[in-house]
Amino acid sequence: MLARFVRSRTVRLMSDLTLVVGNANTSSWSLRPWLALTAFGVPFAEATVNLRASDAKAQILAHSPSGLVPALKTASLTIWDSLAIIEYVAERFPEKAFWPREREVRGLARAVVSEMHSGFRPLRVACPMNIVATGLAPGPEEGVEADIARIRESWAACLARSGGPFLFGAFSAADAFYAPVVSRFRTYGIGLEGELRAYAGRVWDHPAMGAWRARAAREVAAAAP
Ligand SMILES: N[C@@H](CCC(=O)N[C@@H](CS)C(=O)NCC(=O)O)C(=O)O
Repeated sequence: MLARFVRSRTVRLMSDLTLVVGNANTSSWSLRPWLALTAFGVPFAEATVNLRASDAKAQILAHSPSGLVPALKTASLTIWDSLAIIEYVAERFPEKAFWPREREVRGLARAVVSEMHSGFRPLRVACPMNIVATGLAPGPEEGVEADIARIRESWAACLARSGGPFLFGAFSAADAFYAPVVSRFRTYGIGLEGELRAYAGRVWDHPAMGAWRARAAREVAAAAP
């Protein structure tokens, strides 16, 4: 307990950044920047809002004008929205390759991330992220199969081009953006084969993802009756 307090105090003293996130088990948009910042060793403090609390909206609005998490608080302002947060830290820590270094490849990575950020709604609605769960059935939303096919196609093209181990070679913002999809595929038994299966396994087993998964498990255990 004391060690945890000292650690969070130390992080706070080292950094002006606070990432506001929702529940680890279900908040897919929170996972994305948390994973990227953690994987790249950006120092930040955290604030968590339980999105199931009756006053969740008021709690979020105390941090973020959009009323949504994630939000990144800096010394002078708040940046809401997962993709804007990634762009901010990528600019602020240029020595860390959140995006591929080569411009053409970076353009491709941004397209892949934007497609996730603005799309795949049927998959997101039918298969809400639930990190600890397995064996769930997708909801009846139309278009889920098309989303799954497109994600498989996109991952396959990226991996064929980069040679792996991640979508653009080294772990990048793109992998952080698709990490919730990796979790959904697992929870809803959506099959992957060959390189795609290996890729999903690498994301699932990434140390930063392991830390978020452990947090999700603790959170679910603490909420159990
Ligand atoms: N486009 C936003 C989406 C954020 C979002 O939908 N966040 C959800 C949690 S995963 C939220 O804050 N929900 C709370 C609410 O709707 O009241 C982003 O990329 O950050």
